[in-house]
Amino acid sequence: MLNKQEIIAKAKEAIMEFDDKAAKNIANEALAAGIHPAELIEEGFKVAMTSLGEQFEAGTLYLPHIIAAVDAMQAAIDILLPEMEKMGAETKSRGTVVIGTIEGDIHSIGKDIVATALRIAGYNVVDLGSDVPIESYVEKAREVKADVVASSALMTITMINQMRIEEQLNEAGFRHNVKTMVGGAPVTQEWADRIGADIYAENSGDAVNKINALFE
Ligand code: B12
Repeated sequence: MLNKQEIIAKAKEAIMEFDDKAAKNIANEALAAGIHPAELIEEGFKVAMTSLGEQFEAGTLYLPHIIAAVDAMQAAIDILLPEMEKMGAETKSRGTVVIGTIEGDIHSIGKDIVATALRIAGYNVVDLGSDVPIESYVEKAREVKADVVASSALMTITMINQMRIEEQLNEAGFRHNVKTMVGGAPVTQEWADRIGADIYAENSGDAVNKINALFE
């Protein structure tokens, strides 16, 4: 049986080689070895995806490569996320989080991971999907009496729409009813401070810790 470091190395390799069969196998092997799915995703798959993203930016890889890598990562995630959900099935709801990828942005993988991590931590998560119009966050937050409105932005040009959430919540007179959380690869604490978001989190574990702190 492979040890943890070997499993994580194989997870990276599966993505770098666009191999969905290998990605599925290593997801199953990690579960059998008792590795937490979030750990395999963060340390294995996400690291490989980030590296491919850099090669894409440098022009040494093209969009079809990224799509093939996404297929491989998705194949593993389809195995891992349901397992993560089962781990949290027993906990009762600690609060409601409305989450979505911001208007103009279709990147969904990171947002799905954060949504699942929050679910297993005991939150009721309403996932609006990707490319979510700003007004939908506000309407849904009101409808479900959300405690937190969370948005994901993966592109510098879509980050600005996270500011529009702040503006529209204010305009609707609803801003004081909720906390806002922002995340995504280009998003930083500095950006959160600049737009007036309450929480910035770097990854799924950080998001859970910071929301837990809010509810304590
Ligand atoms: C996969 C990918 C795609 C896939 C997306 C598939 C899908 N269903 O999501 C496809 C191929 C479709 C795609 C399309 C495009 N992409 Co793209 N893509 C990526 C890539 C390689 C990886 C993203 C990813 O899934 N990472 C893995 C996950 C696990 O990590 P993550 O998303 O960062 O999420 C983590 C954290 O950020 C955080 N987080 C994420 N969301 C949230 C939300 C909250 C509330 C919190 C607290 C935390 C949090 O927690 C997550 C878990 O740790 C990135 C490169 C990169 N470095 O990010 C480029 C990248 C984001 N894409 C990019 C671009 C330009 C595009 C396209 C415009 C390409 C094109 N010319 O068509 C289109 C976008 C069209 C659109 N309107 O949205 C650029 C953006 C550049 C920029 N700075 O603005 C990047 C950075 C690539 C690059 N280096 O050039 N892409």
